[in-house]
Parts: sequence; C-alpha cells; structure tokens
Amino acid sequence: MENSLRLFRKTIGIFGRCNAGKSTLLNNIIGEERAITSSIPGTTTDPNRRAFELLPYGPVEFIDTPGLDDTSVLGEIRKAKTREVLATCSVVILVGNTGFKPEDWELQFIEENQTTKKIIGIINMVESKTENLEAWKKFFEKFNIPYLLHDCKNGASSAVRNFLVQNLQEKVQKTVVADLVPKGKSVVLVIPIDAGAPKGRLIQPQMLVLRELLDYHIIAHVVQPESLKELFLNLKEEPGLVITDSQAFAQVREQLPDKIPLTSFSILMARFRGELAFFLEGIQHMKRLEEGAKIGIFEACVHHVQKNDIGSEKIPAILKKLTGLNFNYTFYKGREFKINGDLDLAIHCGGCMLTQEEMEKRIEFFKEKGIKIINYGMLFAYDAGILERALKPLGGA
Ligand SMILES: Nc1nc2c(ncn2[C@@H]2O[C@H](COP(=O)(O)OP(=O)(O)OP(=O)(O)O)[C@@H](O)[C@H]2O)c(=O)[nH]1
Ligand code: SF4
Ligand SMILES: [Mg+2]
Repeated sequence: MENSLRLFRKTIGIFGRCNAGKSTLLNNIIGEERAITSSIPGTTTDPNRRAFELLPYGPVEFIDTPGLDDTSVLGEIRKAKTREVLATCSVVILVGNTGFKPEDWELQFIEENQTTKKIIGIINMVESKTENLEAWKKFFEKFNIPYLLHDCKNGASSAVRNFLVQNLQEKVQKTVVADLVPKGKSVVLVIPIDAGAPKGRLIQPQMLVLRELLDYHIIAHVVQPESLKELFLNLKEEPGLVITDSQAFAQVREQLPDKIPLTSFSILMARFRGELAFFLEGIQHMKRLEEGAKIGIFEACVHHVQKNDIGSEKIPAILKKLTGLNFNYTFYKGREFKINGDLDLAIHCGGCMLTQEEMEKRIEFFKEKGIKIINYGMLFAYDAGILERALKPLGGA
C-alpha cells in the first residue's frame, strides 16, 4: 500500500550549480520555508524531499539537491548522492541564475539527460543583474528546453507552479484504460443493472471506458455479475483485464481466478483524474479514526433515497463492520459545496457528474483543511479485501 502511494507520485529533481537558487525555488513552489537558503555556496548538503500536490497535474515529489559544482571536501560524496537522485527522476528542473553564465556544468547535465528525461529550465532573476540573461535564454533555446524567467525570492509562486503544470501536462494520464490492456487481449466490463442503476443508460465512467475501448479497437465483453461465469465458459482466451462496478467486487472476485487482472471503474477514474494517491492516504487515515469521529458523506447528485441506499446506509454499515466504532455522519448532496464544521474524514461518490474543475476544487479544499478523503469505490474494494489486487493492473500493489 505504502509503495503504491509513492508509485503514483512523479519525482521531479531540482538541479543546478551552488547558489543558483534551487532551494529558494523549492520554497517558492511549495509556499513554505522548507529548505534552508543562503548566499553561501554549498548550503544544501543532502537531497531534500518534499511531497506536493501539483494541481491539476497530480501528486509529485520535489527533490532539492546540492550544487552540481560542489567543490567542498565532501563534494564528491554529495555529487554521488545527487547522481543517485537523478537516476530516480523522469522530470528535472535545471536552475540557472542571472548572476552567472551557463557553463560546462549545465552543458554536460543537458547532454547526459536530454534523451531520457523531461528537462524544464528556470532562470532566477537575481537583483538587478541582467547581463547574463541573454546567454541563459540562448542556452535553453539551443536545446529546445522550455524555460521561465522568475524572481524566486519575490515572484508569485503560482507563476512557477502554472509553468510546471503546463510543461508536465503531456505526462498527465491521457487514457482511462487503453494503456493497461495487454496487446491483443480483450476486456470484460461487469455492470450490474440493479434498482440503483439509472434507467435506460450507463453512467459516465462506464461510457468513457467503453468508448475508449472502441476507439482503440479493443474487444469488450459487457455482462452483469450473474453472467460472468457463462461468459468465461464461452471465451476462447482469457481477457487482459476485468473492470467491475465497485459494488459487485465481492461477487466478481468469487468467480474470477486470481491470475486475471481485476480493477474497478472508480479506481480507473481516480487514476485518470490524478486523485488516486490522495484517496489511498484516506484509506490509511480511516484505519486510525476514533469513536465519534466526524465523517462527511458527499454525493454530487440529489436522488431519491432508496432502501439500502449507498451513502446513507451501505457506507456507514461498512465502516461499522471495518472499525467496530460509531461515527457522527453528515450527508452532503448536490453540486453546491458547503461544509458545516470540521470533519475527520470525507467519503465522496465517484463524482462523475462533476466537471474535472469542480472535483479538483473539492479536493483542493479538503487538502487545505487537512481533511483526508476516500471515494466510494476504493472503500468497497478495501472492504472486499481486494484493494491491492484492484491496484495491481495500474502498477500499484
Ligand atoms: N533576488 C533573488 N535572489 C535569489 C533568487 N533565487 C535565489 N536567490 C538568492 O540566492 C542565494 C542562493 O539561493 P539558494 O536557494 O540557497 O541556492 P541553492 O541553489 O539552493 O544553493 P546551494 O544549496 O548552495 O546549492 C540566496 O541568498 C537566495 O536568497 C531569485 O530568484 N532572486
Ligand atoms: S456524481 Fe456521484 S452520486 Fe452522481 S451518479 Fe456520479 S457517482 Fe453517483
Ligand atoms: Mg540549496
């Protein structure tokens, strides 16, 4: 579980010469004085890691590093550590500074990393020194590296964050499911049509997945849970992936051999929207709740409450079963988003009727308030004892 939390974070290393402003840049991005900065070269002596939600991109981990040109006695050891960090980064920020010109340090760094990593340039604007600015611009342009001129000490941190998001966007998850299906394999979709299913249509995540499979010419078999056994009797080849509605997890698991990859629509959606790591933290937090904790249950639609309603009946029953504790519940419905008082945990529906922005705003709100959140689907998977199995097709375990 903990591994999967890390797995979904993109590692972004911050590199450059001593005094380039790497640590100041880190502080500027995250909006707090995390790293020590000073005009003394070699201030940062060890890689300094900081997990951060770079919205709307998703979870990342920044690593501030010692200077590439550290010439102190311990310089060689530090450089070795920096190389170790470099090997774990798929994205690197190369920090320059108008107080000096780009030299062999930066040249070598780019030559060694340009083919394997995404490089993003930052030119720190130091005081009134502008004489080296043109040299830095030309340097980055020569290698086709996107760069931002920025005063890290005084500039708005949102400018750097937006620039990073813009340049990372191409790395954002583009497909909901197609990249998870082995070539030539089919996919089975398990969709129960029960009293809770909307009349005459599928819900958005199901449509999104189905449409993408068609776009990618991947064969999809669509069944209700009761027909799964019959389908398998008729299939000539095992499918590459089974995707189920979260509420049918237990039923599907009973019928499906362990070797067949299984996940759910809600887990795919959480990955697609970049929320997965945050929800996994929520699951860990749920285990630590105490008697009487305040839980908010959020559904973005207002529907007529039926018997065995998910939000008001099933979820509280699952939590009671999992923890043996009694909690205080508040139910929130609809698109309007207002919270009364503090919460110890938020449990949210799939949010398929919300726009990406609306959902992001909610998640950002929870993060700012330090409230952990999980979605219905992940809670169902955890309750069925198959969360790890359901994360495996996504690369997590
Ligand atoms: N005016 C201005 N000063 C900056 C900027 N970025 C960094 N500085 C200053 O430059 C000095 C060095 O900044 P650091 O962030 O400590 O540099 P570093 O790259 O982390 O240096 P090492 O840890 O020694 O490798 C500090 O005095 C910062 O305040 C900037 O954008 N504008
Ligand atoms: S927005 Fe939430 S409540 Fe509405 S259909 Fe989607 S998952 Fe269900
Ligand atoms: Mg530093």
